[in-house]
Amino acid sequence: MHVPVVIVGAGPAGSLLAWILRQRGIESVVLERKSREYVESRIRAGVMEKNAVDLMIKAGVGERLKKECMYHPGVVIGLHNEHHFLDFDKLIGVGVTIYGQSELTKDLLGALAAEDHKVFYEAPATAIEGIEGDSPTVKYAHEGVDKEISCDFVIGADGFHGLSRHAIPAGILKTYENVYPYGWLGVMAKAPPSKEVAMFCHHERGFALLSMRSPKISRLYLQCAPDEDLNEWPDERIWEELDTRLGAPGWELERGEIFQKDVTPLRSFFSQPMSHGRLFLCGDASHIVPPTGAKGLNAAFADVSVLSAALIEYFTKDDATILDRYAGVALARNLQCQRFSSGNTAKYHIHPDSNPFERRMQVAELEYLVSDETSQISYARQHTGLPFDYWPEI
Ligand code: RFL
Ligand code: PHB
Repeated sequence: MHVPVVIVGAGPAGSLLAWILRQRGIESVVLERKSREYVESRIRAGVMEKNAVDLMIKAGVGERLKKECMYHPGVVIGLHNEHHFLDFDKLIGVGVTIYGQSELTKDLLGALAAEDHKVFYEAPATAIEGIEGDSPTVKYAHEGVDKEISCDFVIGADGFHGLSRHAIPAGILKTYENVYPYGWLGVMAKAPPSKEVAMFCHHERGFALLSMRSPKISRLYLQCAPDEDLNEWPDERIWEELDTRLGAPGWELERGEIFQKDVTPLRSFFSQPMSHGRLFLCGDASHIVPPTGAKGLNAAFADVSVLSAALIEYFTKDDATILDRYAGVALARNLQCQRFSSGNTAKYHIHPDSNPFERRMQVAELEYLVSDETSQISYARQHTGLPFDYWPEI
């Protein structure tokens, strides 16, 4: 079998790319290692930048998102157990949108399924070959049978643990990584959010974040050890710790049934080049960020915007200009996401090895941020998202 595009991975990046290409009549096959149910129930991102929302709407899969999302005009920063609202809307005229990654994935995979798009689930890609030639191949396993498909382009959208990045020859692929000495303990709770917007709190006991998924569901995080044992965190201890770190005079944290707990180690990672021959990487396959900046999914969508524009130009106009620019343009934007995400992580978390001077300077930086409008404008611009370099003509 030969198709124009094989997409490895049906996460947000792979499924949105397949959907956009489909809108322009460009055929693709999507290979996904896990089941559809598994991908749809992965609880991860919550915050979408305006451009990411606009891309979903432009692609015609934003109807439920528009109805069910929660618009946040800014964020609250917690410092010295006081809450400071940064009004992004007032500062720069744009806020952020809350919509769960699991809902987004349901919208995308549902749209593809409704049109019988070829998405093979439980079909792990096992090898990518011939990317330096004109017709690369992807080997995969499906229903107990080893198969192979050839194509014009392979898209590696298979996340951080995928195989596509490794198809770039070792002498060419460069990787950069920072592993943090802490992680996030996250919970989902049947409790109305105790703030109208997300709240990022610095506290000497560690960072804490209050977010949400709906008017009835809170999403809460605590800085913890990267290998924190969840057995040591009964619900009562979690609520008490959240109270301590998030609290402020006159404010109360709404509690409710905790129905999901997880621990995420924090890591910054990126690889370059983002393309080699006929292989193009996008999303977490090429770069991951610590979640403090809420950038991972948004960066993946920025890649998809450029890559879909590039493939549409290539297949409909025989023009490879954007495709040739993809690796440089996508990497440059991603480096800014990396910078913001690692900087934001350092701003709020307690580093176990920091000395008293460094801790005081960290607090001084936040004191400056909550009191200085110029730095708030800069923060708002980065938090709400940098522009996308190219938009697909859908
Ligand atoms: P994904 O979602 O990892 O999807 C990759 C897919 O590829 C499949 N796969 C394979 N398929 C076939 N063959 C193989 N050999 C394969 N190997 C892997 C996998 O099964 C999977 O389905 O990558 P993608 O599409 O690039 O999407 C990236 C986002 O998922 C990620 O960046 C975000 O979740 C990050 N993130 C956040 N991003 C935001 O923009 N805003 C947020 O508020 C936000 N919060 C978060 C987050 C991530 C978190 N965790 C758990 C890491 C909060 C958390 C706690
Ligand atoms: C979330 O709602 O899960 C969330 C919010 C803000 C972040 C990361 C995750 O920075």
